[in-house]
Amino acid sequence: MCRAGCVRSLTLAVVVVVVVVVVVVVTPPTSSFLSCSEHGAHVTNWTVGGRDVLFLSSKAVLDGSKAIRGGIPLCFPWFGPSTHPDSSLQHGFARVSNWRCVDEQQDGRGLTMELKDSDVDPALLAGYSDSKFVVRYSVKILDGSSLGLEMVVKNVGDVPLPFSLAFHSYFRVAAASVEVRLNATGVRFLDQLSGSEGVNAGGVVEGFGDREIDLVCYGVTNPIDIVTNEGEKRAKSKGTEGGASANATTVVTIDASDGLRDAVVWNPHVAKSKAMADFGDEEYREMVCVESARVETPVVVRAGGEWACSLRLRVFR
Ligand code: TA6
Repeated sequence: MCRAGCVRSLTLAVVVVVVVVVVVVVTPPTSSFLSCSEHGAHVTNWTVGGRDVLFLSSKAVLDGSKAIRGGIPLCFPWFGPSTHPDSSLQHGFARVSNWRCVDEQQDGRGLTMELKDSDVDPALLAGYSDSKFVVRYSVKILDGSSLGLEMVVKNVGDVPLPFSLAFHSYFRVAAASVEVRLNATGVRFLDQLSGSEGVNAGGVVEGFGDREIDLVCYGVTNPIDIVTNEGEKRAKSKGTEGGASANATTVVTIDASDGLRDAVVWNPHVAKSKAMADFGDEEYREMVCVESARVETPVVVRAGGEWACSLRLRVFR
């Protein structure tokens, strides 16, 4: 049985040896490593081909006393500030609660963690003190370049269970050369800094490194590409034509299930970076958050019902 907050590492090392023959033929990146903390069921590291896909702050607090800055925090059962008068907790209690590892794949490529209402500090439950739920979260290395995340929320109580959520993923990128392609046009968004709403005509978010960006984009149902500008030749391999600069190379594609129909895009830039004790002053240059979410219209699970969502992250280099 694992201690609270213990980190579990899943590797693909052995398989690589076997798969090298196959993988070289099919998908270039050949090895994948993942670590996950029971504190917040938090994926802290994922590497592909020996390179970090996720960003973890050098100042992240890993002793379980607060949410981990970086990796994939789970915002649940609310996103953003709490609307409950007794709670000032941002992004819900899931990321600051200790989950239990209830299953580990024999091949070491995946695990499942669970959080029940009884696992949550009652002081953090806010408007959920009458709710009875079981959340199961599975994290799997799908192949040498893909990671799969699945969440199932069961309402085991006798009152409806409303919630919003986000997979608040931090990706390690050179922020100044990144664009986030929503692969849709006329995307409605809420600017969380100004509170104003707008429409992103071309469906591309860029300008990271120039200013703080904090957008909730609604109705984003197509896969999202985090693209870096690294030159013509690679662009052809992915066929990323039209809409944005042709000489871009996709680094990560985010494929979310239908229920996750919103996407949050965030980079803290200078001032917010300095304001966060668990984040380096210059680290905004190394990351972008692209968060598959359900924010605009919360999910409501009837008593005895359940709701599921999934996410696939794929790396192309
Ligand atoms: O997802 C973007 C956001 O809501 C930003 O507004 C910013 O506050 C960020 O989350 C980080 O929140 P945290 O509570 O982890 O400091």
